[in-house]
Amino acid sequence: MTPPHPCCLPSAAGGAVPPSAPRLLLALICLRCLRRSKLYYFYGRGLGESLRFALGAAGAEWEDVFVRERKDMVALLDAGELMFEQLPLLVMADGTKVVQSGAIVRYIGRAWGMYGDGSAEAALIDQLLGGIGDFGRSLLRTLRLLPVSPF
Ligand SMILES: N[C@@H](CCC(=O)N[C@@H](CS)C(=O)NCC(=O)O)C(=O)O
Repeated sequence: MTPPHPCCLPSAAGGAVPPSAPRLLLALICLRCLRRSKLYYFYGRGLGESLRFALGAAGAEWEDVFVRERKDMVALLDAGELMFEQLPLLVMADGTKVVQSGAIVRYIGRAWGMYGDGSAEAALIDQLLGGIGDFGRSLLRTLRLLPVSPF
C-alpha cells in the first residue's frame, strides 16, 4: 500500500481538491494524483480491502486516501460527499463518486469489464459476492468480532 500524497487528503472542497492555496498548488502540479481514482477509507483493511483487491485485479491506478483523523471525516461529511455518512468512498478520475462497498465493488466490476457476460454471469458473480460476505461475517462472529445471534 503506497502512502497517500499530501495533496490527496480529504477536504471540504470535495475530497479531491484541497482547500488551502499551497495544497491546491500541490494538487495542480501533482499529475500522478490528478490522473488517479481515489479510495477514501480509514487507515485499515476493513471494508476497503476487498475494494483494493478489486481495483488491483482490474489493473486500475488508484490512490488510497486514509482518513486518519476526525477532522478529515468531518470535512467529508460537511462537504456532503458521504450519502450515508460512512466510508468507503470511491472517487473516480472522471469525478464519479460511489459509496456503499457492495455498490463500489460492482461498479468496479462493470467499469473494468469484470462483471461477466450477460445477466446470468452477473448473477453468478453476485451470488459469489453474497456467499463470500456471509462467510466473512461468520468468521468475524467466530472470532467474536461481531455479535453472535441469540437464535
Ligand atoms: N453498508 C456500508 C457500511 C459502511 C460502514 O459501516 N462504514 C463504517 C466503517 S467500516 C463507517 O464509515 N463508520 C463511521 C460511522 O458510521 O460514523 C458499506 O458496505 O459500505
